[in-house]
Amino acid sequence: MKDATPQTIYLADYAPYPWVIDSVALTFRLSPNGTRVISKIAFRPNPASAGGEFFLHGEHLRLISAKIDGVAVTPDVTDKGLTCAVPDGPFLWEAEVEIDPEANTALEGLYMSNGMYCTQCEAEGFRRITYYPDRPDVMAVFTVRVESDLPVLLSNGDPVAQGAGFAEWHDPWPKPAYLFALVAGDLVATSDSFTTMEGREVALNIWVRPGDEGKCAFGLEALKASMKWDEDVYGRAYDLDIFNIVAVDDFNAGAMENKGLNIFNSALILASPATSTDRDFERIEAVIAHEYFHNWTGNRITCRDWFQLCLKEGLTVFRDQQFTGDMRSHAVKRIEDAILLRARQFREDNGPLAHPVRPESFIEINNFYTITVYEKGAELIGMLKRLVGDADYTRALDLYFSRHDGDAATIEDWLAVFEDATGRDLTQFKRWYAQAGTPRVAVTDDFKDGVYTLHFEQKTNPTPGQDEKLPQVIPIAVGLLNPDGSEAVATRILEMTEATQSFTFTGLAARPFPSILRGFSAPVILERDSSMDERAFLLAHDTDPFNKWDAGRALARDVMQAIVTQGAPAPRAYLDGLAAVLRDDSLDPAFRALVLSLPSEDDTAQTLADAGHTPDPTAIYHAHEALRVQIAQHLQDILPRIYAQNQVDGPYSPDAAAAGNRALGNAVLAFITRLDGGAQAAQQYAAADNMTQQLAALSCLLATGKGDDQVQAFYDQWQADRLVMDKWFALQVANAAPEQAAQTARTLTQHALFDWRNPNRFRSVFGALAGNTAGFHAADGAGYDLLADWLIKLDPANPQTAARMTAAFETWRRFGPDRQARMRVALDRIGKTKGLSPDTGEMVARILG
Ligand code: B3K
Ligand code: ZN
Repeated sequence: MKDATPQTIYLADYAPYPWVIDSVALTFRLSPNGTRVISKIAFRPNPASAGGEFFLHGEHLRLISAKIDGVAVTPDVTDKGLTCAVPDGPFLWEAEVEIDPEANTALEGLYMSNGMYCTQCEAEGFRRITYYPDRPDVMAVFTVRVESDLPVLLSNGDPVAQGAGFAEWHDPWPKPAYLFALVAGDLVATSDSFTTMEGREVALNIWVRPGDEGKCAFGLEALKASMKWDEDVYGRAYDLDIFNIVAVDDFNAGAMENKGLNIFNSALILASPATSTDRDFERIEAVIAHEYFHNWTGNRITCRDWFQLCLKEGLTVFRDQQFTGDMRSHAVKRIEDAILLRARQFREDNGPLAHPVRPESFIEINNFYTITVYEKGAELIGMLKRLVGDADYTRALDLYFSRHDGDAATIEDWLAVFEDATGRDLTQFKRWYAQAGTPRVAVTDDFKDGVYTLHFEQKTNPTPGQDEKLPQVIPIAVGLLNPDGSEAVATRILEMTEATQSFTFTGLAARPFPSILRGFSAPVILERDSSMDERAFLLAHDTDPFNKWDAGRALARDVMQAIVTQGAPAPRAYLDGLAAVLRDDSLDPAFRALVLSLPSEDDTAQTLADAGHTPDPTAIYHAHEALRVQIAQHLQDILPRIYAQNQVDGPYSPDAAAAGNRALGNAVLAFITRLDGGAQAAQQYAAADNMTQQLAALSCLLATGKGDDQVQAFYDQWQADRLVMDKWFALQVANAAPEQAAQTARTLTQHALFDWRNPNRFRSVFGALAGNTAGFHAADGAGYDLLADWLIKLDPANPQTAARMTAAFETWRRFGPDRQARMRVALDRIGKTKGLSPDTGEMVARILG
């Protein structure tokens, strides 16, 4: 527990720290229960500050001694930090503290994972290591000495000395404490090197536990590709002689961009064909890129305060999206990103946890590492780029890097760079950072005498603390198609700035079909009462891949809604549209797989809620299954051929083309399973020589109530591999029938391999339960109760992960009174738990509203 009365922090209260730090020297004497940390920090008054008391953050520390300029002092110590009288001018602060890494189950600060020491300091974990101004605008040059008998001792920067039982590291780049890292353990490296465009020879290492060396090759290739890409596309070169990555099993987040010493959740770095799916490979490649790209967008230019988190995260996500597009397929990546944004960010924006991309207050900053800050933050960068154009975007970024290198910057700094580089006034654009909620853009059209007009109206619903919304700048990419499918007007960006606005197109021979919001040009909900015919037309003819896919998605949404509310079967136009796409060999298989995928059950619940219905998750589950069966029957003549065509021969390769074939083959297999009772899936399972094929087959079987033997076989094969076992846990819960999901999850928590303190394993069961919409929302409330029980159990050990997972309840107001009441009870029970962390307390309070 951090504090009995958690404090709210406000952006408006920002003030610079009264001192600057010239240097930091840390010595770590590692010991599992009594690590000593000795710090020497050179402070001097900050000329940009009006002064203030000398305060250093510090939590869970035992102060052994403190000195100022060599003289012992006795600071005032609380559970948050210390204050002390200090000289007027510069001074040297020295302190020795003791910490207990082994008891640190929160996985913030210095902790132990399988006998190795590692750190996680973002956002505010450094204060669990020593007394320090733990805020991102305090940047300093660190020298670190690690003393331990363990063979590998790592920290940030370049190695400067090492000998029996110690190693010293020096990081020449001033950095905030959140980028500090230390690792010590019995580790082995897989190594390579990269020569930068500036001629620097950089040693690259991926450090893992012995036994995992065989899973590093892909990560190294991805790292080199990222380094090259950042040079080619952004002109950014790496700036140290060594780049280390370490894999850690116990990790709250995905990975961390510590300067020169990235630390990764092992799930996001270890890769092999036998144990990782195509999705894992793509994700690993993207996360390696993301953390590497932070070296410039995050580390060289960091955030002034945590309200500016999107400055580094939104931009870095945008950069990793561009990278993945370049490495694989832009069209497919854009669709994947839009699916994620709509499923999770729109949902967040639409509920009690809605907050602006740049929040204005928080209790626990870790609760704001959200899909809104990250993914909507990235969308804002994409919109800026669309508005100013590619050339001006590049000029603005060059200016950003040259003007702010070494700074702790703000969103104002970021926007000023764009204004200065392009001459544009971005005052209105800035609302995107301040207003929460997803704008809804309603469109109507008319056509007369060759003039076609689109009328737009934008509106954003109230969100917590924000009743009134002002119009935002929305770049709407539009193209027009002739009735014969040819292009009448090529894509152009309409810049919407008013609440209502119309745009005309002249010289048209016939009423065109509009293709609106091409490429998903803004993170908005497009509302257009279009006919099934118009959607089917766009699915067949749109030249914009995103809108072609989205037309199919919109059709599926309508169809699903009609099935749930009227029991209506899917219309022929929709089924024929799907068949035409599936048959079209000129289309990328990965794209076709996406067209075949249905909206999630959670999406359907939201669609129904938007249309004024009370969604019943059980009915939605059955409607989805009914539609799958209907599609399978309609496509049955072509399914075997498409399946066969997309089997990839030869040794497994994770490249985009092969992965696309497997994605389509497995999308088709899901339909075949509805027709053949699982025979083909069982055959695929038995023949599979890679995890993609094995897992896809197993999931088809489980989704149709089969696969008991394969679940056992999978366990027998993989029980020694913890990452594969995470999949084994997750798959069973994710595919459990609605009335069985909670029981399946409960049974799995009793399994010998269920280690609830390991965040990956906890998430494999409870993330999967929360993601099984019908199962989590089962009418008897068993899903809610089980999750609440386990969040209450997890919270004292690991508040950060417990808090994040309470978001499973964020949609509670969407459902009928019975489910609402049951969710309320569960939330109240969590909220009233004695000693509940401020992290989870903040989340529960916000969700209940
Ligand atoms: N910056 C880290 C996230 C840290 C999470 C702290 N709760 C990873 C990333 O976004 O790259
Ligand atoms: Zn990041």
